[in-house]
Amino acid sequence: MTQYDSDNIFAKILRGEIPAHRIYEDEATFVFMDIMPRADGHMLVIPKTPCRNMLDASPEQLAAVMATVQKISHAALEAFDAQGITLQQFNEAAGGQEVFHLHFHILPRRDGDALRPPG
Ligand code: D5M
Repeated sequence: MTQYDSDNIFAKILRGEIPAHRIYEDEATFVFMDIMPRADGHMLVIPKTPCRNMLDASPEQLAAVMATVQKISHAALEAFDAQGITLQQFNEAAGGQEVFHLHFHILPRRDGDALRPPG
């Protein structure tokens, strides 16, 4: 497994070195808007501690992140007038991961909609 690189963009957001549209945080997790949204209300949930992706996450990191994913998903249904939630999560470049700090995409969905293409 490749090492965690503390120069990744999300580590810089956590350190306050680059800005983010903050939505929520608790002692273990941080939530912010995705800069390239594929749905209205597209958010990212990350652990505050170093973690490359799901493959090297501890049970505690996964539990904390998933608890926040569930909490924010409930809020997103109301806040973004959505009827459903799509979760996405990518691991390593071959799996589609571009930023190497564990993150879950929360994508609020409306009846009959389609996700916008990346970018
Ligand atoms: O894709 C990484 C995701 O992270 C992608 O949806 C864009 C988003 N991104 C990249 N830089 C930023 C900043 N600075 N703020 C907010 N969102 C960002 P993945 O394939 O899941 O690794």
